Amino acid sequence: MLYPSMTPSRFVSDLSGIWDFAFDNGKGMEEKWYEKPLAEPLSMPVPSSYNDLTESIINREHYGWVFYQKKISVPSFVKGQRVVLRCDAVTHHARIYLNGELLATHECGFLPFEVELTEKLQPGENFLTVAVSNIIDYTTLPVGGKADMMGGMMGNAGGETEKKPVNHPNFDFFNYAGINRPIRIYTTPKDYISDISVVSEVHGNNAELIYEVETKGEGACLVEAFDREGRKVAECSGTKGVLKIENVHLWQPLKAYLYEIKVTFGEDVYTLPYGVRTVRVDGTRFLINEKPFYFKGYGKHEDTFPAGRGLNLPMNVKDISLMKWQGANSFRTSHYPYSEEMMRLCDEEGIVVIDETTAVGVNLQFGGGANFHGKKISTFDPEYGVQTQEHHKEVVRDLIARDKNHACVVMWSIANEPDSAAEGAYEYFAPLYELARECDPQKRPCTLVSVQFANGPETDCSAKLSDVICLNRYYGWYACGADLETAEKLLRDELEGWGKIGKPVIFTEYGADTVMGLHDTTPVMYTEEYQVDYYKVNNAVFDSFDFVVGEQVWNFADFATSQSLLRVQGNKKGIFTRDRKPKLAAHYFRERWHQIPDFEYKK
Ligand code: BDP
Repeated sequence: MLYPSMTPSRFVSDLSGIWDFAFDNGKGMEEKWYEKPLAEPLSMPVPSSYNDLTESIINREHYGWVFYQKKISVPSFVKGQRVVLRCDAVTHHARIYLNGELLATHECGFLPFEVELTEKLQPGENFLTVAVSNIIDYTTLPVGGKADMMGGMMGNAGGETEKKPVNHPNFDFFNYAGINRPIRIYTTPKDYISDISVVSEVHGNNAELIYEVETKGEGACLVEAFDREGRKVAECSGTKGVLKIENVHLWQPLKAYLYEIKVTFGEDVYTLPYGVRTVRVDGTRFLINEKPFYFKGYGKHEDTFPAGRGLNLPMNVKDISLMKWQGANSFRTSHYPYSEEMMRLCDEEGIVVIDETTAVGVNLQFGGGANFHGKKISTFDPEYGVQTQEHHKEVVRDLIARDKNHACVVMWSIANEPDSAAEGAYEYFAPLYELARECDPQKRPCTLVSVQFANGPETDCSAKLSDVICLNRYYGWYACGADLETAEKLLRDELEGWGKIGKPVIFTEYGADTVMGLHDTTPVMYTEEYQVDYYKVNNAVFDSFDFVVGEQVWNFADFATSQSLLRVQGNKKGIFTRDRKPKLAAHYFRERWHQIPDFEYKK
């Protein structure tokens, strides 16, 4: 799917701004609120999550539908053009109504969808309603549980004891909802370019860019490549072909170089920024442009105050600046696809990205099996387990369709911490890997991010399925908290096991909750010193294994979560605070990472 860019043939109108808004009182659908202007609407910015924008806990934790409304019109000069409504992320379920008529529904709060409006628009003003539901359950990704995974002693066990329906995120981040990314209207000519895929092969100093253009209608197709100075360096005609670039400038981590690939099809023109680089796994090495790369960076969240998961361009730029300050080179889009603006920025800035689906919480063991009041039920039990596989396939397909051309993306993460050692896990995941490999024209490596408890190479299906083993490990926090000596030993023992399977290993999460400003002279959990000690112990172990090819801390910054006894106004494992101030550990990593080269750190 193409990003909605303005080109000589395409006009884009961004509908960002203040919209009319209402929380459903349970009758919104029945009373057809989408047919007429809302009574006494609230003002709500788009894009943004709605949760932190009113001073009411009831609104913050609202369960169900909300309604957004806006009057729209298109100028008469677009007559004869296709007019498309493009929603980048409506979290989690969307219904689009134009002049009271339902035009589309969409599931998945972190990937774009489009609705063609051409025949539906009336002359003059039109009335657009976007209804959004935040309900998550066993059929959705992310997964909603039947009880609080971290509720424990708080008495909110869930299930039958509850008086009103509430969401139980089966994951550790706040279930922010709303229109989180821009909604735009864009036009194309009647005959148009619907998709572009480009794969690079590099031979010495030269590259071949093998492209495929999908089109609708009639027209001649010309594809041209321009370098950064705007000089044409290759061209080819036809919807399939090869652009040959001599003396190619490769896209390198932290030294990005982007060509522009301009496609002309009849009257339609589209320009794709494109970085030429190769990626592959060789034994226990992860090669970018044929050189062994070492991942230094983070698991992150799209999480800021008060926008929630709403697109925050200034914070995206600030985060990349902090990454560079720290000597990092990469992050994972934990636990959902990030905005296209962030992906484009990473292409521009040379930040390496592990791109993750929305599959988080596919694990019903969380909270000691709290989901089933202690009953032993498998995550993939056909009757009582999750029913996410079909939707999971859609998400894999749509993610790759959106991000396949990004140079920054070097690997697909199929899921975060699923129950990958459970009965049925292999059968659940094998088709998803197969699908990802089939959909990706660049054939990037695939992984799933593996949970700590109960999983080793013998039982974890990722040992067989993944090209790279990605481990989330909390030795010195959830396991052996405060006992770093034992933690080190257990981590070492576990790694010996993974070493036997001959694949590269990346630590995609490790960390300790740390409240900024807490200090001590002895290793006391939650202090800034403990976080540094924790990381030093873990890093020393990573350094002693050549097949460990990356370290991504959990987390880049503190972030919002549901309320529980384990969360102090959110998860405090950031090495930066939520407003991006460095904790002690941020300075420690700054020193460490500037000494670790991006390439050839390990043999
Ligand atoms: C891991 C999850 C992550 C959590 C983290 C934690 O992947 O989403 O936030 O643990 O507990 O299990 O801090």
